[in-house]
Amino acid sequence: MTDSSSKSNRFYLTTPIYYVNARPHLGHAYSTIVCDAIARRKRALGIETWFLTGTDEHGQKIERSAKAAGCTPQEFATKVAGEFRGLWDRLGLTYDDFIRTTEERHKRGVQKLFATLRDKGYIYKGSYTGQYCVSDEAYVDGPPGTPCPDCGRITETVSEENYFFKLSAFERKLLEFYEANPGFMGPESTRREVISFVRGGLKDLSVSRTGFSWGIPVPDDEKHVVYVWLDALANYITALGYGSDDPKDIARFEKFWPADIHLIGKEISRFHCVYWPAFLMAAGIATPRSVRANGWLLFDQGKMSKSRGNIVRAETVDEVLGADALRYFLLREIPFGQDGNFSFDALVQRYNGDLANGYGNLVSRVVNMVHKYFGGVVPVCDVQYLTVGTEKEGAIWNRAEFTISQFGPLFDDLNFSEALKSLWLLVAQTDSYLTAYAPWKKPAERSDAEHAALQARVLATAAEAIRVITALAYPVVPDAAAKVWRQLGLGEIADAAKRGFLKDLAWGGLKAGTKFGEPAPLFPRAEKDAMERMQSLEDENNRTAVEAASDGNGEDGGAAPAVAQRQEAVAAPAKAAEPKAPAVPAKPPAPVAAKVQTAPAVPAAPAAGSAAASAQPAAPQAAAEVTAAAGQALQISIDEFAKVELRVAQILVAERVPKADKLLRLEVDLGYEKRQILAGIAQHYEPEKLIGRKIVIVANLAPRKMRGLESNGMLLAASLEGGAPVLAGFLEEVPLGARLK
Ligand code: ME8
Repeated sequence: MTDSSSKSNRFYLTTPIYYVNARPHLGHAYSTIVCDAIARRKRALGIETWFLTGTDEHGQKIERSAKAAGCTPQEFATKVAGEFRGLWDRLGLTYDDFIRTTEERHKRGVQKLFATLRDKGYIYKGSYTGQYCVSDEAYVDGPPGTPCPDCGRITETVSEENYFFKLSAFERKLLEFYEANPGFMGPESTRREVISFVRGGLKDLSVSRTGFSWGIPVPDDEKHVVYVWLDALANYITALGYGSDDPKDIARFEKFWPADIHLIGKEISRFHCVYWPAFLMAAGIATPRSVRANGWLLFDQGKMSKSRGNIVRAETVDEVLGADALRYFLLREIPFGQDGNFSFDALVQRYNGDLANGYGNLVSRVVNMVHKYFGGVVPVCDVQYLTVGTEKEGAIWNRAEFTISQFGPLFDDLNFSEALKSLWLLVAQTDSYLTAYAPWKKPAERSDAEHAALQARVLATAAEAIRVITALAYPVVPDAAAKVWRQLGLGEIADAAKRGFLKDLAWGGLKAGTKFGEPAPLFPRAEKDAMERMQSLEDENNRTAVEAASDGNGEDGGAAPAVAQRQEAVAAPAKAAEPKAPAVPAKPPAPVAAKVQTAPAVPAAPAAGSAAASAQPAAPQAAAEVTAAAGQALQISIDEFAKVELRVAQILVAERVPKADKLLRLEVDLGYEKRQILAGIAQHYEPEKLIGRKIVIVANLAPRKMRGLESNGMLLAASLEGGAPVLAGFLEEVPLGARLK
């Protein structure tokens, strides 16, 4: 199935298409930047390259996010898709096409694929009753209440008449396919995981939904919409022209399909390595040549993701250090395929060490000296000396040739980190070479003529090394490379790339007599304030997003917070200890200033005399004391408060947790998603009476397990004397998911 013949001089690579339920963050930028670097190198090798990215705009998750934001799904999708595209343009990413799954060309292709699968007998009608994770748009095995194995959110029970794809028929075929194509998926951990998933047995897959309408209608049965993953995966072919009758589209599809690399995040390997090849095999379309999974970018110990609220925006890094710094950091710091930490500190260290003090400083020294000693013209230098040379020039020449031979295979194997490491050894060696010869210093015993010859040799050698370094580094740091190319008097590197200049990169390309351009700074050293500036840009963005959300027009209106809400700053939950049986007042006491606790999911019984609010009925003095005590509490800034995401939720299900007499298991609806929360209120509230009640929850609390069940958030209640909770609520009508501030 994999077509590995012909087509060797063309290359097709894709990013995942991103959901439009949240703005882009560094995690999305990571995958897209990796693809951009690959695409740039392929083009510069003279390979005709097609780089596709885009947005995934259908499905229940987007429909709910749009509802929470108070607009139509189409308006919502258009706004966020524009933000993705805008960011890629800002970062200078060279995608050839940006597909939106709401485009007509995509709809047409998906319907053709669906009809083909049905005509070939791989789709049949049935009914599905089971669990569904709306966040991952994935079917999950297990009884009601099962958390999603991928994201941990509580799944919803759906019961629908659906179309099914005969995935079970592909179990053996897929295993044979993996066996015959060992390079199909990587890294090794992904390969093992996928194979063991398939070996575990494949069940037929529901490929349509009926409970909502935001999707592509199933041909000839419009009450169904195509399952969003079948819809989304098809983008890789519909963007090329599958489904179109236009000869230009047909030709593009024939030229570029099958894809050389689908680059994805590791969490969506199953969709790309199991479902996608099975759909294609069933439809009689060639399977992609490879799927490569990047690891996760972690921030504050967790996967950077909108729902965890621990994101950083690429714009921030671009603004303070530039896009090249971000690209270099991501590719150099994180071995591709592994998870990697992002921190402003590590970013600034890499930037200063490798870019400002390393490459940038080397270029500036050499370009300035060529201007100073040779009027900005590459000096004539004994060719023999350069190619055969004395020990030191020979070493640079050898090192450069060796680097050229090593960098390509490492990079093409997606081992960017090692490739850059080897390239930066050449930077360091050229730097030490300059320092060893010190062409700026003329010892008394050296004649003027000898000194000039030495300067010529050393500077010509160093400048040539810079040319090689720059050519290889171009896919990773394209803006800096463009500046250096001009300074070396070589014109526009983008034009050189179009001519495939990397194809025959070899030592000796910088000719004597070449007129250098003006020196220009590349990577100004980042001072201490760089980190603070990045952090404050994130904080500022965070605050404006919160304000916009509370005005009802922000993307946060149910979709998600857009910016860094560092988890350690979120109010910590009280210990998950079961409360000691408190003395429960028969009725809630007269209203007094009770402290609103942000930790009553399982309230800890306040110790006698503790600072927890103890509301004494009919005791104005006590009320005054409580207020005063609250006033003395540690003050926090508005930014800190903004990190706590309080939202309106409605209780859908409430039930006791077996063998835990204080715990209730709640399923709550936030409008844009449903979740499970465990709350230690069983002794104070009858579960049945809670159904339908609107409450306030802390929505961005890290999930935690209690009695083997996961709690995703925490409800808010006033804690009365003895720890008795009184749930916070509203007198007026409030929409689900509305944010409190
Ligand atoms: O899954 N670290 O879209 P999505 C590394 N629409 N990569 C990350 C990341 C992180 N912390 N966070 C996001 C979808 N990514 C589907 C895809 S494809 C036919 C449909 C990157 O918006 C990574 O590539 O959830 C991941 O797979 C992708 O963004 C998920 O984007």
